Amino acid sequence: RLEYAPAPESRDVVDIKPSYGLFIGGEFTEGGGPAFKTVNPADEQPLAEVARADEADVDRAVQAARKAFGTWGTMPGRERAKYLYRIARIIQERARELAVLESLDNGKPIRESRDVDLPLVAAHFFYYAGWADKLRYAGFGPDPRPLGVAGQVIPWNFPLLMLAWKVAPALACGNTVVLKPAETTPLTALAFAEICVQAELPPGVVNIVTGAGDTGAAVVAHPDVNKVAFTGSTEVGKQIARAVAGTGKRLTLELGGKAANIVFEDAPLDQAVEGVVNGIFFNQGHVCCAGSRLLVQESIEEEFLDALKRRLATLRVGDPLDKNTDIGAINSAAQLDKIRSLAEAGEREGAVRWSPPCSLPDRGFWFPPTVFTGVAQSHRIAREEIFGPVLSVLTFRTPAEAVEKANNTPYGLSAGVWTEKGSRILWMADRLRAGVVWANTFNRFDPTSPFGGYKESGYGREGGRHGLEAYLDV
Ligand code: TXE
Repeated sequence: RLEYAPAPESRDVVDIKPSYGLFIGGEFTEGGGPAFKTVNPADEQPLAEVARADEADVDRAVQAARKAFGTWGTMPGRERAKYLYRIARIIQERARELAVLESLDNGKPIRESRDVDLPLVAAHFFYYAGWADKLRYAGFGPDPRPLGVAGQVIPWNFPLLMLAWKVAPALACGNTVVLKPAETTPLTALAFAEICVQAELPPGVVNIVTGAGDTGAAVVAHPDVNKVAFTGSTEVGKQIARAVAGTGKRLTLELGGKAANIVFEDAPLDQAVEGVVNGIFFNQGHVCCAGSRLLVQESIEEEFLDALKRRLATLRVGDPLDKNTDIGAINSAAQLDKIRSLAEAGEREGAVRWSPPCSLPDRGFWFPPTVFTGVAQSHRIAREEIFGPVLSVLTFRTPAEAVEKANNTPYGLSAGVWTEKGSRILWMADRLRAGVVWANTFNRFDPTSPFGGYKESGYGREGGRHGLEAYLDV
């Protein structure tokens, strides 16, 4: 129970227009397809109408990017860096407004968009600005060159952050961009288009084409796109890999996950409980690297689950703009249906479902924090990505068994290890087939760190020096 309730963040800090166009060649233009509405998932009210790019619009965007590449791709790196620094600073200046806009369009708690998403967005632009004039020292040969036009398709879980992960390294390396944001969260990408204008970025260096999967497919298929970068579902990632095969386009994929958060009996209990909660309930569990499987050592199972449930009873679900909210709205009705149906499958297959008492708002898309115990590795909730606030609990006895269970998934994006024993962390990290292994922490991101998957979680790395490789020819 709260002792005080500060006012929610004000919606008035954002000026949402009734309708938005595509951003092509430095200008906002109409789309050829029927416009669509983006809604606030917390109350199901439309926020704005957004243009839909058809194939001809995508072609215009790619041509604009191609034209801009002529000067952007040969501009001295230090000149490109100035634009990236300028963008980073404008993002910082407009951070409050962008955080509110992100929470309205996505449903995530304002505390997360304000304290995690936006600082990381700015940090990515600052970080890659620093690389723009140092590419020859990146270890990819003496004369690395940009690829050309990058077609980038991003999801709805971290709309502006996924844009930053993709746009910042692409521009730093001298590429130009055609970006397709997710259909349920286009607004911060369109705000970013305004920021490009504000930063006086040369027209055509960044183009934003809004629309659904067919718009994304048109970007991927365009013959003048040299590189495709995708973050989203494994299913669409595989379709894109097939579409790109044989075209000579470069491709990086960042797909789904089913990460294990592994808690040993010697782990500091309170810290591990916090880490497990953050691992799966951060951003409503709409996180590709979410710690959706808790592997807890059998000897502490009961004690750990008691502590976990006590902590979950204190989580506040509700208004994303309320600064005390821990869990916001599920991003869309479709995602809510998916979470519900997998949770029902968990019950049907015999796992035990538990949620703390919590009253959910009447309108909007909501799902309570949920824990399944008694989960077997064969259960769907242990194998499939739920992408919601649902934790599946399994147990293990030995480190070897923990490794075997953690790796028993087609995915390999991340894992967490909780133990006081340093040698065990290294032993586990050597054996876990995951792009990131966090030790005594979880869901930590930094622009200097490469991020990406093994197995069906995709290939290529974003972030850090490795992230440059995706945008350079050597
Ligand atoms: O993903 P899609 P959806 C997972 C998560 C979620 C599931 C479905 O499990 O429940 O995917 O989400 C564009 N060619 N992740 O349906 O469809 C689409 O318009 C080109 C994990 O939203 O993959 C959007 O911009 N583009 C994930 C983007 O792809 C296409 C993040 C992602 O949407 C396309 C999101 C096509 N044929 C969902 N079809 C992660 N890795 O973080 C769709 N798109």
